[in-house]
Amino acid sequence: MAQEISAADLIINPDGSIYHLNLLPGDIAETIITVGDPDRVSEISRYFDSIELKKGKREFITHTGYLGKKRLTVVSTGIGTDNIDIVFNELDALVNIDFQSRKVKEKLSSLKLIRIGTSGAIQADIPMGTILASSFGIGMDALMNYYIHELSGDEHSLLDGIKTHFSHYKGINPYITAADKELLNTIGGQMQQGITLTAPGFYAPQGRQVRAKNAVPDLISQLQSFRHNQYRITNLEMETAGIYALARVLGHKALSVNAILASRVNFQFSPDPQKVVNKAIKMVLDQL
Ligand code: R1P
Repeated sequence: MAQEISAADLIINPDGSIYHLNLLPGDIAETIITVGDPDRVSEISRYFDSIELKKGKREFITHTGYLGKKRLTVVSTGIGTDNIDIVFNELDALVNIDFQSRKVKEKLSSLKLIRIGTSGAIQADIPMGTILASSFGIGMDALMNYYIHELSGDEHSLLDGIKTHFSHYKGINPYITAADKELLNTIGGQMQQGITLTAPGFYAPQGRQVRAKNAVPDLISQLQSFRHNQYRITNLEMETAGIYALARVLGHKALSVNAILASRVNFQFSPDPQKVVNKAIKMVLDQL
């Protein structure tokens, strides 16, 4: 028998909506696009044929509607895997917990979660403007120290390689998760594929040097030179590893699609970032 989940563990607002996302069960579709920037939600939902719902709270804006016959939800997560923790647990609760009884449902639902985000490339052969689907997410943040996360054979081997290469880094416990294979082959099928490293910050954690002194001054070249069998790290951002790992833990399918706006090895940033993001949006919507 499922246990009742306490009011402190799962906070439901007086109107029956989930605490941060402000959504009711039924407000979300089975296929969900996540974006970091709240303004990107309407940049995607403007392609919908009809919009049935617009809700929001804090940085979490949600639109649900139809693209042709397909019901879709777009939700903004804000920046970072700490926000992914909130969004993914709450999306899961909306479909897999009965809010009346506060118990896990007997029949669980599996969501399709597709991130459309921005990112910087760290390999010279991946130019700005590339749309890249992440075959793996490697997390340098601390999120997965708090969850039990099981790895497959491929993931173990790649993680061992990462841990050896970065063994001199202080205070990190990297984690890794592969993309959902079916989403990678379908939505990611027409895209460049690569391995995405998720950083716990934007500046020094991604090797940017502005004014504060970096403890790892050659971070980009260390990331760029990593090789393990056929694997290399291709790009940096701030959510993918958390998305892949929590989707795995909760039994959902996830794919991260990256609009490459910067080339960190050529020290360049896109003159028209919106154009690249729009290309990523169209490539994803065309496959849904
Ligand atoms: C940093 O500027 C933000 O941009 C990237 C990073 O992952 C981080 O969230 O993604 P989004 O454009 O989806 O927010």
